[in-house]
Amino acid sequence: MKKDGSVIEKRLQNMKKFYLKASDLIDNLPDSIPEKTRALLKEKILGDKDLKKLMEGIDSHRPPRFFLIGRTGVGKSSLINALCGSYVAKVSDTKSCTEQAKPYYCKDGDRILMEIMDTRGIAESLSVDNTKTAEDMLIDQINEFSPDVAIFMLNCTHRDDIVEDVEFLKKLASSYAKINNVRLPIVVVVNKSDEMAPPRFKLPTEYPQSKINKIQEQVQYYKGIIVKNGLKIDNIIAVSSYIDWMTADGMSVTVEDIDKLPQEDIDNLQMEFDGRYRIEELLNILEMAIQDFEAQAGLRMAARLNEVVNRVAKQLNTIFSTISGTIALTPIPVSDIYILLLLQAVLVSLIASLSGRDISLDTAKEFILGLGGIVGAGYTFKFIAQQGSKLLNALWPGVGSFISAGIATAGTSAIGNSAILYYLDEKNLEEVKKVFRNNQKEKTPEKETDNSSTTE
Ligand SMILES: Nc1nc2c(ncn2[C@@H]2O[C@H](COP(=O)(O)OP(=O)(O)OP(=O)(O)O)[C@@H](O)[C@H]2O)c(=O)[nH]1
Ligand SMILES: [Mg+2]
Repeated sequence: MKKDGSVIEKRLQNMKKFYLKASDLIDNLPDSIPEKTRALLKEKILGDKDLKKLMEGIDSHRPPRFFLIGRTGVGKSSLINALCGSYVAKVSDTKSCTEQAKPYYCKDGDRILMEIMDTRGIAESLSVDNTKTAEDMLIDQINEFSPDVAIFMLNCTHRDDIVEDVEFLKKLASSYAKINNVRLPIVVVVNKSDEMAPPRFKLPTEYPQSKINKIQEQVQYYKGIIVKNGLKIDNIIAVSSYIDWMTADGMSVTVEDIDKLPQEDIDNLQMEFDGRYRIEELLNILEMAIQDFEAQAGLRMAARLNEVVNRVAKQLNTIFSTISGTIALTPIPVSDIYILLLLQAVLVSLIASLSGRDISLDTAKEFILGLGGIVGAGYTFKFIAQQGSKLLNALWPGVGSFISAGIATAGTSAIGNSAILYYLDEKNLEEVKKVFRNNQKEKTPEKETDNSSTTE
């Protein structure tokens, strides 16, 4: 896990470096490429706001801060582990584990994944000193911590009295809004869905409909109380944080036993059974609720590091496909159509750099031409410029000398997908070509062209 984390971070950095180099790369293209083509490419790639934001997110991220409120044993610590997919927060089976509302870091090795502050719910946490001042002090503490989201955790199988906590959250939200001039996002998480009858179905894919219905009823029940009491929330979702853990050498451990393990074993705990239910959806909800861009990126880096690369690749693909469409909308001479090919070469190179490889624009170009069945190294950009529409015809049959925005967008997207399959999913080239050809058949809009020359 730790290793994966740092490798992936490196790969993302790699891609960013390539992006930063893009301007030089374009400047160093052969002289046969006209100045205005270079300028257009630069403007499209470096001036794209979404792309810039994506690149900025690579290193401007910070751990998201969560304030959790929920009774002892509702699964606050387990939820953090479920979100991170690793054992980072101490879970307790017997006694109350989280002693006070004190912020702490959840770490994976040296990496800080999240900052958490939790409290056992107002009724429990103030039971020792149930005074107005104690409540106000807690609110001050939370405001100082300045959470990105407050997560209100409830139990799917109990019908606890939650009114006091709802009132507390209302008070907290109002003081937070006064101090920060923004609303405090609140997400309600109804945990332990797996325990809803019949509890023997622990694997979410095997939950019978009757269980899912009961879970939903519980959500509606809680939602009713929350709405009735006037607390504004962003979302409410039922989840299960249920995970069984084992050591790296395959020994099952209960949550009670984990404490007794040496730290190294704890750091290397693996999932033995993954009973997580709708945690992915919860991540989406949290991502939407977080207002701060850096914290949003931080959540992704914490919880979805393995996914981040694929996500980034898909985002790159969408951005470049859109850019291709806008290029096609700009009236450009036929011989300039190969600008699309250059743009796609940059896209392929970026995707390749995400896989940890450094490939030149030439290699990327060969990859693209290879998809269209144009083989043989050594096609110069000049040659492509001269043969522009003919080559494009091989990539997107029926294009002729005219490229519509639809074809350009779909074509770039098909090439991006092929690069993802080849460089990131490590499929072999033959397989990739097959997918590319099928994709082409489906996506090439028939009405876009009037000179429908040969398809296969
Ligand atoms: N079946 C099931 N058990 C859960 C789930 N989430 C947590 N648990 C169990 O509930 C117990 C308490 O979980 P914790 O995560 O320690 O709860 P907590 O809210 O952090 O508790 P405190 O720190 O004491 O406030 C542990 O035995 C967990 O394994 C879940 O979704 N399903
Ligand atoms: Mg806890």
